[in-house]
Amino acid sequence: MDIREGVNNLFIAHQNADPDAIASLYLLWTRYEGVIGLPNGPDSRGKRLMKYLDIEPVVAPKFDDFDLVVVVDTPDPKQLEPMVLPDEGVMVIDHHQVNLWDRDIIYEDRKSCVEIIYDMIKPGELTDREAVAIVAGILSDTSNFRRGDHLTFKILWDVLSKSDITIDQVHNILQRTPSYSEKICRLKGASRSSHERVNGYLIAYSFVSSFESSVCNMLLLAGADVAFAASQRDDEILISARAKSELVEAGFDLGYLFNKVSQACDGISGGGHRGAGVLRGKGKVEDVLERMVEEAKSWIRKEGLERSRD
Ligand SMILES: [Mn+2]
Repeated sequence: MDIREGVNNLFIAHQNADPDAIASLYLLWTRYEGVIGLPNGPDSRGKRLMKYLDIEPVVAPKFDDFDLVVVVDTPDPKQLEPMVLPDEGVMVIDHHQVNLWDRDIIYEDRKSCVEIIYDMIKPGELTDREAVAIVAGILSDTSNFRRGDHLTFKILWDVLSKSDITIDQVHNILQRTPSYSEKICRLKGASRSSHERVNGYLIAYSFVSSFESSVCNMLLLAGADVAFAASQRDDEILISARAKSELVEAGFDLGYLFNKVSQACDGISGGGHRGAGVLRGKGKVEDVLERMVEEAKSWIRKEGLERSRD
C-alpha cells in the first residue's frame, strides 16, 4: 500500500500529540495532500508547533470519508481513542520499539517518527515550515539531541543545509514564555524558599500566591531534588510538588505521598504521578506542607538512599 497524491488521505497520530507526531503529520500533509486528524488536542509543545505551522487538525474525524488512513508515531491503537480504525485501508508508520499493533506496520528503529517519514519522502527542497517541523520533532523525541544517533544527525545536516532556519529558532517556537505574573511568582517563590538536606538530597519548599507547579519546576532547576510550592487563598489551600527523575527511578512516588497525606487529613484530596503531585482542600497550609515535607524526608531515610557530597 502506498500513500498517493490526489486521493482522500487522512493522517492521524496519538492523543496529546507531541512535536514528533505533529511534524510527521505535517510532512505527509504537505507532500501527499489530505486531511490531518487527531483524537484530541495536542500537548503544549505540539500546540505551539501547530500554531507556527498554521494548521488546525480535525478532532476525531470519521473514517468513512477517506480512501487511506495513515497512522503515525502511535505504538498502541488505544492511543487513538475515541477513534477506532477500520480493518482495511490503514497504514501504520511507527518508531517505538515496543508496540501493541496486531496488524502489519511500517516500523524502523529510529529516534523519531519524522525521520522515517523524511527518508520515505527524500525531499529535494524544503519550506521553512517543513524544516522547522522536522527539527522540532527530532528535538522533542531526542530530548534536545541527547538520544540522537548518526541517522538523526544525517537528517539534521540535510534539513539545515536545505533551509535557512536555525535550531535556536525552533527552540524558541517550542519554548513557552511565562507571563509577567508567572515570572513574579517564580521570583517571589525563590526568595521565600527554604530547603532541607536529607542524606544528601535537597528538599525545597516555598509559599506563593499562584503558579505553584511553575515554581516547583524553577526550584528543581535551581538544584532541589524534591520541590513543594504551597498557596492559600482564604481557607483554600493548594500544594504542588515535583521530584527529579533520579529519585523517581529509585522508587520515590509523590502521588503516593500526596494520597497518604490527604487520607490522613480531613477535607483534603490529593494524588498525582511519581514525579508530580498536587493536593487541594481546606486547612492550615503550613501544617499540611510540613507533613508533606516530613513524608518525603522519611521516605528517603527509610529507603536508605544516599547521595555522596559532590
Ligand atoms: Mn515519536
